[in-house]
Amino acid sequence: MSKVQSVIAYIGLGSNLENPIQQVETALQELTELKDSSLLVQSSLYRTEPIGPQHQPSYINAVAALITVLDAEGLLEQLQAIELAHRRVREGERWGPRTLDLDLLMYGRATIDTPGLQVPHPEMANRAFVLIPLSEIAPIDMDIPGMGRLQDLLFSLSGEGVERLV
Ligand code: 5RU
Ligand code: CA
Ligand code: CA
Repeated sequence: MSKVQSVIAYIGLGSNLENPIQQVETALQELTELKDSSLLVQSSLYRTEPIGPQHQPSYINAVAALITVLDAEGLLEQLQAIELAHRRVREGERWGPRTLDLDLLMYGRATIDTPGLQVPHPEMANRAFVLIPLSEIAPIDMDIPGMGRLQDLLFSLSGEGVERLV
């Protein structure tokens, strides 16, 4: 007998080019149509100051939760296909502006560390533009493998530069 496991995955969305609000709203719609998956819940959209390279437009960020029977690599492939459909071009400086960035933040309680995929996303614990929207939709006491509890991570960061859209 074989059995397909369903897993809850958290996806981070970000855009700061070509109508970022619409990029993120369209991507959320595309996540509802993702094969072998269902969108469980999405956060509000947030306008956030750029972290890393500063000389770029502010971002729109959000987080969504999916339930999926895809494996992590299969899910990543689907996310990259959506990025490509938004004409994301990889050029210019590292961490430069982009039409759409979809990050696989968590895949159940899995820890994955391969050249193409690191889960949980290694920087998520430091990023208010991830943790604040995540805290809207995830259990506040959620344990992020290797990083600690969401509530403790939130407590130790500043929410400066993260504004929820009405
Ligand atoms: C260095 C530090 C590089 C933090 C990066 C986003 C970082 C961003 C985003 C906001 C980047 C990666 N700033 N900067 N939202 N992505 N606000 O999605 F995040 S580049
Ligand atoms: Ca990314
Ligand atoms: Ca990112």
